[in-house]
Amino acid sequence: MTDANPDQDFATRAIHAGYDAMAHAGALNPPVFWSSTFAFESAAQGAARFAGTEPGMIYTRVTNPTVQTLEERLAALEGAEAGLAFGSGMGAINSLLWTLLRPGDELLVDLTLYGCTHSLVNHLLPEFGIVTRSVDFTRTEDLAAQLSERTRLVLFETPANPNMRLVDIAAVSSLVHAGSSALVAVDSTYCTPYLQQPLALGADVVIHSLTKYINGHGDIIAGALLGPAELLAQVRMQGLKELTGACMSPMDAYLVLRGIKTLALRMEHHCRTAQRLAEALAEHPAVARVDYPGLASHPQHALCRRQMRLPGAMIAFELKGGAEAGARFIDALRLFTRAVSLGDAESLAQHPASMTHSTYSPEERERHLITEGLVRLSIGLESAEDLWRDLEQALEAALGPAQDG
Ligand code: 3LM
Repeated sequence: MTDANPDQDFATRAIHAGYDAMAHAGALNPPVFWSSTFAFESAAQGAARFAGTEPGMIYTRVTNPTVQTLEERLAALEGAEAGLAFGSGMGAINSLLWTLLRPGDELLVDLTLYGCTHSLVNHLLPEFGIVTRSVDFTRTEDLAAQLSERTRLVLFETPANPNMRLVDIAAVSSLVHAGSSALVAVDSTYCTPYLQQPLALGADVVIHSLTKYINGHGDIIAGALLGPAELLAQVRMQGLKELTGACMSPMDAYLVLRGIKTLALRMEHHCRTAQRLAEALAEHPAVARVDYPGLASHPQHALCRRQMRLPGAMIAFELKGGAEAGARFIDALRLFTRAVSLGDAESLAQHPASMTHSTYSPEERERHLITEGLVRLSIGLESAEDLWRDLEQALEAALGPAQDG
């Protein structure tokens, strides 16, 4: 993976970018600006800020100095011209989509998306006259066939939540840009900018749920968009300010800035442990299949090596006993926490078909490649040995009564 901003290494930018301590009494950490509104020197200054002809604060739904520091830090990490922070990942996605799409516009999405994104684009936006086409983005010829002059936005996740399918960001971006005027948006939540830099590969906008690895401590909900300044200014003044109001609290911005300082270290550790556990799971007799792009058996292992610094720390797998064995496995876990979400210090386990992806109907799950027996693990920061001991005893339990006596 190439780094979009070679001036300083990633770990350095994660600690320093966007903040000058000497401009804030030498405080190493940014102040939290607890203010919903900001004073103008004059009527003319207020008018100029609203007109966008003069920079400066207006109101915390639009921007706030602590939130701005986070936006600048995220932009520096993602190699983006600008950043825009939100009160959730879904707030970021909605603000982008409602700003760009109008009735009659077409939205092209990959088959597999996080459950709430799926519901938004495939169930709800069509009620407002937006045409969503869901295509297998790993088959670029299918994608090319669906592009038209009405296509406004092309949206996908890579790796996809929950089944770990990868989409070739460079291939899709060049195909879309050659054949249409559509924008390419990549939800890179599973990766963070440490593992993958979609803008350097040709995408136009990056989406993150900051709730996950980027904050990394499971204590807040937040989101962000990274991309061209002009587009994000439009999303700020329409999507965020008027359509969703999904603004970020300055305290949450502070917490994310604190979490980001250790992002590089945490991602290295998450990924190292996940690789070891994925390899061990793949060897276990109770396991039918492991979906982890760091395994040579993953159909897109070569793409993972090309596109990602490391294969991430999300593992999906299927037990030989299917959904029932999966439920026994989840119930038997002692160290892994039974919970949705991902990217926390704590390792988490959940069942996508009945939890994060329950917004898909059973028929949709089949069409969109989310199997009933799939178990999803978010590998945390505990010791790999302790985590494997827990997985091993839960796998034994999952083998169930057939193995008794
Ligand atoms: C989850 N995912 O457990 P927030 N994009 C991706 C995501 O995985 C998510 C979002 C956006 C999960 C949340 S399920 C009730 C819990 C790829 C969230 C949305 O709005 O910050 O949660 O991000 O898979």
